[in-house]
Amino acid sequence: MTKLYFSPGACSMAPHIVLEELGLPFEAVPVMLRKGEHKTDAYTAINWKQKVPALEVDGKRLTENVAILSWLGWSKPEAKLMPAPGTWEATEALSLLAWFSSGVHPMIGRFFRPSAYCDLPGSEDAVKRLAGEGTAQAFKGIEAMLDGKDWLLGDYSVADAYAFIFLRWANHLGLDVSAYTNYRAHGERMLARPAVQRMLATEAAAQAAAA
Ligand SMILES: N[C@@H](CCC(=O)N[C@@H](CS)C(=O)NCC(=O)O)C(=O)O
Repeated sequence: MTKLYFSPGACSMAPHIVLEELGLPFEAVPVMLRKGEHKTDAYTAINWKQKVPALEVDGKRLTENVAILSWLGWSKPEAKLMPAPGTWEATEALSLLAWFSSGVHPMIGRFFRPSAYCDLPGSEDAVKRLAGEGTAQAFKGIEAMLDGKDWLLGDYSVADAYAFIFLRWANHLGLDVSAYTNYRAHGERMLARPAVQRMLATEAAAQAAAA
């Protein structure tokens, strides 16, 4: 049995989309970050890092989006969501996922918890200003990658599911994304996918149930 531990609206949306795309049975288990459920003993036993996502497959556990998304993509090669392991194309895909995880996510994440990045009194605005500059630079990169292309790696892949969440967060934060026409069109293409709609419905239901 496959289980995804997710929190509505968090970066776990990316593997949640991919699981929906794969069409294999899985259980989506909500871990409400706002309620601190990721810090409970029960969840710490699942992921000692106290973060979502975590993936459980037949009793084995995997954390980190780069690893989870790669494994999911490779688990069903015929879905073609991740290039074959060991190829140059797979390594390029990993390079993009690694940048999303280590560069883009922590940069835009500063807006949500500026005090985690600097706790000097009055530093919040400076953290957000720098986060805005870093996010703009990252979005320019994504915008250029999508120039003349529907999907980041040519064909639709796990990288598109990951990219989708950053634009969604930017919209949620009220950042000005008007300049990123390719990226916004990518977001619309993502929203048109039934798998994305199923993910959003499940996460909205979990959010409502926890309210
Ligand atoms: N490097 C990790 C980052 C995971 C992560 O930061 N998850 C956030 C949600 S987007 C989280 O669980 N935050 C809870 C916290 O830091 O307290 C990955 O890519 O899976």
